[in-house]
Amino acid sequence: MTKPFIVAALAVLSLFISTAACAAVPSEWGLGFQESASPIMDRLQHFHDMLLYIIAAITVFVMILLAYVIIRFRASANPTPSKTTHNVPLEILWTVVPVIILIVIVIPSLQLLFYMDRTEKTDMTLKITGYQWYWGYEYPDFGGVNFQANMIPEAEIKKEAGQIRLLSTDNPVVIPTDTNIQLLITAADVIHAFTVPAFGVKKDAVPGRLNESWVRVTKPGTYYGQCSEICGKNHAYMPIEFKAVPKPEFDAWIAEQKKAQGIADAPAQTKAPDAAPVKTGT
Ligand SMILES: [Cu+2]
Repeated sequence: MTKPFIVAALAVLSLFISTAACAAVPSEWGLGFQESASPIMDRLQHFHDMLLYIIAAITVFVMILLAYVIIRFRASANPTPSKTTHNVPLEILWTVVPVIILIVIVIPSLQLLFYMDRTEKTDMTLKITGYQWYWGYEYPDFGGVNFQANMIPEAEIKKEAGQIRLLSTDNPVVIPTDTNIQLLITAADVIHAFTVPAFGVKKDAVPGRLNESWVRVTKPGTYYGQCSEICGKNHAYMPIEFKAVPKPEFDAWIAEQKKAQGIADAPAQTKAPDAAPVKTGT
């Protein structure tokens, strides 16, 4: 077998493998997206699929046109070529049709951009800070529970515990499912980028700037991401690991974290006394 043949055969095989092994981790020879775990990623996938149809249709149309021109107007079949240089209806058509296609693309594209930008109803906030070369996480709604997550070095990876080389961290970020989580993303040293493919979130983490995104995880599970902005020599070694769990499990975890970090429970909210009317000087 020749080498190109092997490569082609592997590529075809990978098509089947990638559809079989859909998970929230990169799969070997995987094509396409990781399985979606949030409404943002659902919409991104739909938009991507729509674009794929449009791109395929345009490509097929141009190929047919090219083949027609090559055969119909080749020198032997068409010895005296036409001298026509302008055709007004045709020129209008090939300007208007692409404009219509672009409008068809731009409307859902902008809708999606606004949808991804922020959630109208935030249930909780997670602050994410990029460092050289790890991530810091903070839960401001829960007394400021915070921790840092470092990659587990390759030598310490426990495969039997489901840990994955270059993706597992020592402190996975626990979040509740079916909760609108506002993500506030920043960095403390250089520019990083917070990316979790299954969430459809990719945001620059810029020192001195707070970028916002959001996620609502629909399925419990473990989700992985990586820094996506070259940030220094260990850029490849600052993975992101999320564990999405049902709400009661999250409450238990956060209570445990508060205890471990010595954070007192916030006092029960009491109604603030009505402000006394301000006396103006007489
Ligand atoms: Cu990086």
